[in-house]
Amino acid sequence: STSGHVAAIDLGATSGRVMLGAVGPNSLELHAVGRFPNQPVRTINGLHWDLLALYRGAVDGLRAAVAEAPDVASIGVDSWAVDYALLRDGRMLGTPFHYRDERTAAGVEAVHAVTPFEELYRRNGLQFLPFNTVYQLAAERDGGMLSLADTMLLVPDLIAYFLTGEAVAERTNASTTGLVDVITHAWDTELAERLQLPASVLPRLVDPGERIGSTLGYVNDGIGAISPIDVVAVGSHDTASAVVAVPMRAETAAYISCGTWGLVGLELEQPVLTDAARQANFTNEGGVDSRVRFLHNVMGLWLLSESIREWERAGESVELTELLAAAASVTAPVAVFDANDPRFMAPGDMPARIAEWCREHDQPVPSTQAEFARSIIESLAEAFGDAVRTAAELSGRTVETIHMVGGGALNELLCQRTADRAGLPVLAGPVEATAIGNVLVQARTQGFAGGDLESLRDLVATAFAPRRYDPKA
Ligand code: LFR
Repeated sequence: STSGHVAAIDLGATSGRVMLGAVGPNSLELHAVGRFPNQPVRTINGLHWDLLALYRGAVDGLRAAVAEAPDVASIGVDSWAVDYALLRDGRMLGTPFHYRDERTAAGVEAVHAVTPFEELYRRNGLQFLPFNTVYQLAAERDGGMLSLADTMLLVPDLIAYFLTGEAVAERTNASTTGLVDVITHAWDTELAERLQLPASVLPRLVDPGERIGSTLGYVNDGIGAISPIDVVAVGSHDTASAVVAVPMRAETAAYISCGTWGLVGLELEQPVLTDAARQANFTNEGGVDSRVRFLHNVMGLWLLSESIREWERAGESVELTELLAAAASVTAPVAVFDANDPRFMAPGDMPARIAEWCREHDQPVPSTQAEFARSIIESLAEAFGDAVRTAAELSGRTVETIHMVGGGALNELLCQRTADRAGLPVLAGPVEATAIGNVLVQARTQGFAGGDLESLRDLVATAFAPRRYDPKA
């Protein structure tokens, strides 16, 4: 069979990138052709994503992709989950909110008053996260915005809509809204109606691998394409794409997709909807090829990046490589705090909140940047190990290895301490798992690479051999 090029637009919480992938039956390569910052904006009514800046970054990247590979066969888009734009007649109603905006508390109360969490979990299989779309929509409803909208589009679907004019909801990301039935994978319109959310705003669901449409004329002009390019649905939830690219044997491995968040769990064939899973706050998100992403959200490198932002705001200089080296040389015992504590969710002074947690729990309060960084890494490693153990217990699986993908795979101390605290080997990489998963699903649709997720993962394991960290006694 043939080989060819595809382009992946991958939007993360701190930056976006466009990657050009070259895939053949036995080859997989990719590199960034565009990178742009993602800078949320706080305005009078809360914290927002600058979606138009992200779209511009994506278009600039696509132009670079087309210039380098005029034969690029398709484009796929992924981003973080849950957030959305409301539209009327193709026009965005206001600026989309950031999931870390604190307006959702009222939505949580409103939803649970009508449908208790136990019942929600039975229907949608999702862990409780205060920003799940269903809670955000309930807040919109009470603010009157929802009745103006004719369509709701999740972030990657919005970008695909700008590119193609086709309004769809890709299923893996739709599964994070709380409005998709965990068993049938269809919109739970009965739940929507009960919550007085208009089911009419929910677009047609599509699966990863399906063609969404092709680029519109104004897009072709903007990206320098001579003819329209297909836009293909991928695992548009970034975590779904990342899991595609974990070079694992899913029966015996756990994964940690570690960027802003640490998503820790297993890939299963069937959801786990037990009381124990609900109480442990484990989620059953929709994966590519109808696999289940049974996982728990751990706070992730957000704890570190938000600390660094705070130090920089205070005029201290921070260099990440030096900071991590200093963290590795800390010999004094540091606090292991609860990385899952909701107080760490909102933007703001992270070191102060960590210090406060430590004082409340009679733990040593970190005093230097290096001690804070070490305490964060130890606390993440502990939470990761815990989540792996819990995932195994809840699913009845035996976990033999942990795969760490995403930016966290570059953090040697984090990988080693996760291995130590979990008592299991950690296989680190690839760092760009999300973009790789995006590329692979498109490549399969184009016939450049074949088969099931296992064969796609074989390609990843060969092209990006993971680095192994054995637990130290
Ligand atoms: C990771 C991620 C998580 C989701 C969080 C919020 O980037 O997509 O999977 O829970 O962001 O959308």
